[in-house]
Amino acid sequence: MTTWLNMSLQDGASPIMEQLVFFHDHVLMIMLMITTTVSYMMITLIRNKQTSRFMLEGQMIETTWTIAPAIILVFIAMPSLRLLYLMDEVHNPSLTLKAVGHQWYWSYEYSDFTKLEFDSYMIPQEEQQESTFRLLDTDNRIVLPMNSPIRMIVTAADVLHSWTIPSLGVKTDATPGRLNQTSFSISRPGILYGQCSEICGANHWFMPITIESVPAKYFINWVSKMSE
Ligand SMILES: [Cu+2]
Repeated sequence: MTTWLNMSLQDGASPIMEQLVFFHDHVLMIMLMITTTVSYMMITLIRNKQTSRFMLEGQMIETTWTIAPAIILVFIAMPSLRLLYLMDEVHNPSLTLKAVGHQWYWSYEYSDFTKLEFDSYMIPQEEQQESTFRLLDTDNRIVLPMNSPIRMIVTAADVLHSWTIPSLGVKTDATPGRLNQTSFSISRPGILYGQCSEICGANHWFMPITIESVPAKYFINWVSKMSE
């Protein structure tokens, strides 16, 4: 989760998010290069008298500064498209989780098991303990096995919501009457936090998402305990 003074992206908890962080840094380096060059050019323009009786055109420099930006754009577009298509792919999932957005809570259905569904409400401030995070912890966490491909099905019951986990690189709109699909695999154990990312009404701020990522055997234990 994001903590104080964390100014960049969160550490990736899925392979896709790791790639997204690399891509972000890559684009940032290109931006740094462009800003440096442009500021240098602006400063030299201001500090010099740009008049010459003989220099009327510069074919070479004009060709260069037209083609160079185009090439730089290709270096951004190629990895961007690669990531876009990787994120869209669903790689033979071993588990399906359905999230339904409500005003103002999430409910979850593990469609691979019978009768495994629950609502997930934010823990109100009055019931907080030392260990709970304000506005981020829920009464029922989603438990998911780490290192296994998971299919996420997202929908809503009333208005638009958006199911988001920043450290997984996942953000999917929850639309009434429509199923949206995304997939991820979690690469480490731990608790991952997210919040609804679509202004969905008065208590939009109070529908957080918490995932408990555990090794597969703990997940099986949890499933058998839940479906008793
Ligand atoms: Cu919402």
